[in-house]
Amino acid sequence: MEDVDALRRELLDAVNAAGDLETLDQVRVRALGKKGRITGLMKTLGDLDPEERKAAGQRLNALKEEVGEAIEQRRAVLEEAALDAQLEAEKVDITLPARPESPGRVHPISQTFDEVTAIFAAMGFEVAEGPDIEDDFHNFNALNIPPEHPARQMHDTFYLADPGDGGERPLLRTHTSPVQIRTMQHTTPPIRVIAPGRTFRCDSDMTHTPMFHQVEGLVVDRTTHMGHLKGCLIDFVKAYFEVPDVPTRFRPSFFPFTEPSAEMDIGCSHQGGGLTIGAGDDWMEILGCGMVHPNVLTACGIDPEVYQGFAFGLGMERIAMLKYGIPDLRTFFDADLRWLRHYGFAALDVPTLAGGLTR
Ligand code: 2NM
Repeated sequence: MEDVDALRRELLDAVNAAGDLETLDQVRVRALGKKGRITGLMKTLGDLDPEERKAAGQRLNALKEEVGEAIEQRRAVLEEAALDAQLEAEKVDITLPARPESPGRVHPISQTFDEVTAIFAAMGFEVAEGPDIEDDFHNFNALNIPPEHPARQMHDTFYLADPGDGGERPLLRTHTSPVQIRTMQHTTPPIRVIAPGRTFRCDSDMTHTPMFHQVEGLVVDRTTHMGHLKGCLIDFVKAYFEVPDVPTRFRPSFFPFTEPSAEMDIGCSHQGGGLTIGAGDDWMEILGCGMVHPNVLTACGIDPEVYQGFAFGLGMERIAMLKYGIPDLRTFFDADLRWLRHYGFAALDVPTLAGGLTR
C-alpha cells in the first residue's frame, strides 16, 4: 500500500494551501470523493490478509477523519474571509449626502417630526429624548398616576419579562412624558423642551396601532401660566397647518398630570367630502394640554411654590393624516413602497420656517 504518511502530508498541505472555497472543494473531491485517493486506498483493503487489513483499515479511517476535519476547519476560515471581503466590497457610506435624483422618499412621520421640530425650535424649544423601555416611576408614578389609578388600565401597557431579581418589570413607555420627567429631574428651570418619539400601547384596530408617535412639550419657569400655553399652541397650529388664522378653542378636560387640563380644538370644514383646516364651523380635537400638576413638579425635585409649567401632547400620525390627507392610520406601518412614493417627501425638502415648511 502507498505510503500513508506521505499521502497525509500531501493532502493536509493541499487543504491548507486552498485559497478559496472552490479550490478547497476540489481538494475534498480528490481526497474523499468517489474516485478520491483515500477512497481508492479503502477499496484495496480487500486484497490484504486479515491482520494487515485491520491495521491498514484503522490508519485509513483515522486519515479520512483527520483530512475531513482539516477541510471543515479550512472551510470555516475561507467562509469567514469571503464574508469579510463581501462586507468590505458592499460597504455603503451612509454619511454621503442624498442625491437629488434619488428615488428614495422621506416617510410622512419623519417629515412631520422635522416640521414640528422646526416650529418649536424657532420658539426656543430643545429636543429631548429618552429610552423606549421605561420603569414605573418615570412612566406612571412621577406623573401622578399611582399604582391603582384607572389611567393605568387605559394605557394598555406592554410589560417586559419579570427580571427575576425582585425588581419591578420594565415596560414600553405609553407616552413620551417620561422624557419630560427625566428632563425636570436633571435640569434647573427655565425648561423648554419637546419630546418627539415612539410610544407603545397594547391596542390594535382601525384607528390604533401598538406603536405610534407622539410629540409632547414642556415649559417650566417662575411665572409660566395658561396664557403662555394658549399663545404657544395657537402659534404652533397656525405654523403647522400653514394657515394664518385658524379658529381655536380650549375645552376643559382631565389628565392626572395636569391641573387644569384642556383639549384644544381647531376650526375646520367637512364640506364637499374633503376636510379643510382653518375654515368652516366644525371643530376638531387636535391635542391635550394643561398646567403641570404640583405633584409632578414635586416628584421631579422642582418646588411648585416657586415654579409652574405647562405641558401638551399630540399624536404625530394624527396631525400627519390631517395635513396630508392620509385616510388610513395603518398604512403608515405597511412599508408599502407605492404608498411611500405617493405620500413621501423628497429627501432635500428639508422643512424650515424661513423656506416654508412644505414649499
Ligand atoms: C398630554 C396632555 C397634557 C404632559 C404632561 C407632562 C409632564 F411630564 F410635564 F407632566 N408631559 N406631558 C401632557 C399634558 C401630555 O398629552 C395628551
